[in-house]
Amino acid sequence: MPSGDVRENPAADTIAAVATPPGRGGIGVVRVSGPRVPELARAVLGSLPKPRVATLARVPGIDEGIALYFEAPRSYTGEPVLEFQGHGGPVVMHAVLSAFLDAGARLAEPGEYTRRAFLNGRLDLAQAEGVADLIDAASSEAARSALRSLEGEFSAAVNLVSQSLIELRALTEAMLDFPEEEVDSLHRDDASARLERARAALDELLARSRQGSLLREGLHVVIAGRPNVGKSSLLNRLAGAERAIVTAVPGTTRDLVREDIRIEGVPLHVVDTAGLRETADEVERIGVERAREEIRKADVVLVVAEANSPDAGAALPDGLPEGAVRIRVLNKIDLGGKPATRDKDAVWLSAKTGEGIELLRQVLLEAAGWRSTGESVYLARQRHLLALEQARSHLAAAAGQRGRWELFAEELRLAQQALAGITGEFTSEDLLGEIFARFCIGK
Ligand SMILES: Nc1nc2c(ncn2[C@@H]2O[C@H](COP(=O)(O)OP(=O)(O)OP(=O)(O)O)[C@@H](O)[C@H]2O)c(=O)[nH]1
Ligand SMILES: [Mg+2]
Repeated sequence: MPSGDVRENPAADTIAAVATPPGRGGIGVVRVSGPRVPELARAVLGSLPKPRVATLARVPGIDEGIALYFEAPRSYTGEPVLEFQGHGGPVVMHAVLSAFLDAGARLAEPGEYTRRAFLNGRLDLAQAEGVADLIDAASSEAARSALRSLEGEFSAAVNLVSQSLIELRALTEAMLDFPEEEVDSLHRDDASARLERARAALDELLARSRQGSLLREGLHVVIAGRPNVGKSSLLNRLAGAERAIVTAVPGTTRDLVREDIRIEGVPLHVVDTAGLRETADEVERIGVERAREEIRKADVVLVVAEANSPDAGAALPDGLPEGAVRIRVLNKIDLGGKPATRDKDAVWLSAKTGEGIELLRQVLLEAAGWRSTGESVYLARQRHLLALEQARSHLAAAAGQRGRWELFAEELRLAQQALAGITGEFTSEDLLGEIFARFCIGK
């Protein structure tokens, strides 16, 4: 193990927790992990079940259920693990847990089982994060991506790039010992080709990771425009339900109306706002103020106008945030004129009939950067994206150092180090604390 590695001997104590969610259920599971598991099993259940054999067991006076024993290292944590499946009521589960605590176990902290799995080398860090992401997945697409991380596909892709950098470093450093011209020019060609391949692989990895991070974070979409153009109708249409009040009276919406929707599994946080205009009405004025604030925070602004009004061709309103994608929506095409269509300037649709809504959905996905190609994406976290971007800029810097081989090798080393942080080869105690604290107890 390299120095600076935090995978030292894990804590020698034995931990216990209820692994199933609180509340009533058909079964509930208490999980115990640590070196004292055999002893605790004998104390609480009267005997230690045979490894990997479902065994009827009793916690005297409390519950009867199935016990499962996993010997180290072939267990989730890599330590001896006992799972007791009992009746899933909160009182029963609490009593079973207490029996193990009384016998000498300590209550597990959030994520402590998975943390031990990591420390014992059962999972790398990206896989451990995949565990939490799979549990938290809010859509089947997100779940599939999380599973890919958990199964190590993301780590393998990261390691592949890392490996190619290690090879290139080794070649470069070997070459430094033979500084003749000829060797140098041979190396130059080979190094260029190898570096370009690594950069391409990293770009691909980053693209897939950005896609995956969309599945996790979603996009903040704000619907804005003058009063009565059909903003609330559009929100209702996208949500597929009557969420916001719609009337023919301009100035109907005053407060923000938020609705979370999904398009192809990509979560969109859509906000309907008060129509933008100068007004003497105090309530509406506050609404307009809130609308402007919300627009400033948007990733995507849908600027709605009526298709048949002079506003349709007007300039976009001021105050749209710099980085946000602006999409002009021309509504009410059912009143005559245009068919549902999209061109480079706008999407033409009818919130009333639903015509053109599908086009808008596609435009939204494109604005989000979603490519529905069916290729696998990685449910990357912000931490992963940062590391990948860091690695990428070091490789770009390396490309500018060809010929100055010491500097070239140093950039490769930095890129490789950034990648190593993803799988947790070099991680600080603080980072681990931060990652595992967000897990649930019992996982
Ligand atoms: N014909 C037609 N009418 C529509 C369409 N969309 C909305 N409307 C009507 O336009 C009026 C205003 O709709 P809303 O959705 O309340 O408009 P809004 O932009 O939210 O209005 P404010 O909240 O007042 O800013 C209502 O009478 C809707 O029925 C459409 O596509 N076609
Ligand atoms: Mg409205």
